[in-house]
Amino acid sequence: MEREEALKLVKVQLTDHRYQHTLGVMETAIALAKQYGGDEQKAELAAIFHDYAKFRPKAEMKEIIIEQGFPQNLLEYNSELWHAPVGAYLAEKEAGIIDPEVLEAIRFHTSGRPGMTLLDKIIYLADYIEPGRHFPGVEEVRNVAKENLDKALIMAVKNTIIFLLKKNQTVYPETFYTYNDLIRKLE
Ligand code: DGI
Ligand code: FE
Ligand code: FE
Ligand code: FE
Repeated sequence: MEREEALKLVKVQLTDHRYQHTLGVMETAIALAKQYGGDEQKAELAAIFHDYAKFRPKAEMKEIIIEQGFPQNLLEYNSELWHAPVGAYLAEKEAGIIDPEVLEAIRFHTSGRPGMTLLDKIIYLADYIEPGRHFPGVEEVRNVAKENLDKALIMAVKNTIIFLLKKNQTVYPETFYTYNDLIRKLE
């Protein structure tokens, strides 16, 4: 699918702010793919669709998670996690994206997963460091991303966990498994 067509499909699903974020993720993901030898076209497509389901009603997302047999423990955790697997599902069903690597990168863009592919990493990190993000610590992750993809990714996952802990929020187990897997592989 061409960029313009993909963007058109996504734009109508998102607020203007979220669409601008999506454009930032797209540019950042392409740049990371160039830098680290990833597939630029897949990075572009996964980035464009990564937040496709962000504004679906919770009830609709919940129904999809149940009907499609997605991990049912998602329902015990923050509903912010749901748009990732639901987005992968709807990108396929509604937009006809069939590339499994692209769909997996969308599916795991919020929690990560053990054994993340290069594309998974690019999308997770691009989502975190795109130019529209302004939270504390993001500049440091941007700098490390220029040198070492895995180190930057660990910082992003770690910051996300710390952010959740500070807000007294639960942490989805997959997020911890992602962190553990990345740390083990770094050694
Ligand atoms: O959709 P975005 O805002 O661009 O970013 P995202 O999909 O990476 O994260 C969405 C939200 O999900 C964010 O506010 C942090 C939250 N989140 C990420 N990992 C976890 C999580 N929430 C819980 N409860 N547990 C997690 O492991
Ligand atoms: Fe997201
Ligand atoms: Fe993210
Ligand atoms: Fe996002």
